[in-house]
Amino acid sequence: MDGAQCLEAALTEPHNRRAVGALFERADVGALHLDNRIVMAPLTRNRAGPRLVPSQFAAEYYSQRASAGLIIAEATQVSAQAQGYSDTPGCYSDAQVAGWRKVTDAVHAQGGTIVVQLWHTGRVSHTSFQKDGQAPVGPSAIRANTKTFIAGQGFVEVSTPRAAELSEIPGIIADFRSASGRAIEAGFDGVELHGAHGYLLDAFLRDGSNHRQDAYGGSIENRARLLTEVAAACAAEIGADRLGVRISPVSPANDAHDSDPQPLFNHVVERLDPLGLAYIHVIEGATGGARDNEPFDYAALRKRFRGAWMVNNGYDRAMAVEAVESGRADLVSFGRLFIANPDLVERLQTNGPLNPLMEAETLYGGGAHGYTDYPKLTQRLAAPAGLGGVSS
Ligand code: 8OZ
Repeated sequence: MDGAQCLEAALTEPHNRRAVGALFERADVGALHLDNRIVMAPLTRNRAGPRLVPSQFAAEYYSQRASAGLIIAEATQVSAQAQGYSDTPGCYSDAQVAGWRKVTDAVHAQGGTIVVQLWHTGRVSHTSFQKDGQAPVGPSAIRANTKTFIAGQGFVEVSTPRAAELSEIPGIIADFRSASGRAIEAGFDGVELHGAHGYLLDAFLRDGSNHRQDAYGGSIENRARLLTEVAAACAAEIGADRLGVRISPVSPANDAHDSDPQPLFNHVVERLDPLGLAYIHVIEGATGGARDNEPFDYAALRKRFRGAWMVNNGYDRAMAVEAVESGRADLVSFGRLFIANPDLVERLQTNGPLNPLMEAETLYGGGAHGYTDYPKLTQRLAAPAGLGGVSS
């Protein structure tokens, strides 16, 4: 069978790997056994310590949230070159693996399941993060109209990237593969590839950022090649049933744009499906904003994929219940709600009150405040007067 015939055969098999049931019911997602379908989305918090080791507070932060069916730990570099922001952690050195081990042990001790999101920021980076102050690497030498955060300087325009040499691409794929292996060594239950938000894998997908004329640019098939090859390499390393991919088909985050996203992402999902991934995680609409910024047929993607389907972006309790009960999604991820509510699952189950977010300055960078000091419902009831300010 050639590739197209394999895909056709695969697509006509019964959808026996798809999870079914309601939001609070358990689900088997590839090799991951989840207690419920509520997922903590990956959240950049810029608190890594020296050598980009996860912060001393990270084990407590994540274990507080272990009742999530699945935690997706924050975007984490696959290499030093992959960094684009201050104080985001890595998963390529022994010290980083040892730091993550404390996190995964703490989450597992609470009965949780945790994967890590692996990224290469690509053109969403700055010379100050790169060896010898070089330009960051992207598909083409086209600057993204977006900013990064540099500690001590605040928000700064990203640098103009240089186009990755064709000869560098195997090394980038190898970095993803090796970081996914190190993630398993660190005790993670799996890995999510960051294929969204204009970072390297997404930037290769889109004709707004990819003007290459080699095998990784031009046609949709060529632009999808890097993501597919990275996913195949990571699947070979850790098992496809422990691997997920996040995409954001119409999000303009970080200046991501494509002239025709529907056929592009239909093709991306068609190429990912035969790998047998655990899940695809889709940001619907504009990240953190309008869900209907551009017409897009998400059902067309889902019908091309037999693994679990995870949705994100602005979901509240009613929307999440509807999405899972209707069968439109298997899993729903929550970002900001999980920052403010470590026991979000219990609060959604009981339709309890939700904490608001603390000061915006606590989102990115800092220490325990705004990170590990959001109260749980039980703490809230018993809370001394000083904690009252954060409950709604
Ligand atoms: C907010 C700030 C910095 C990075 C993403 C990893 O957009 C991020 C991110 C979010 O996916």
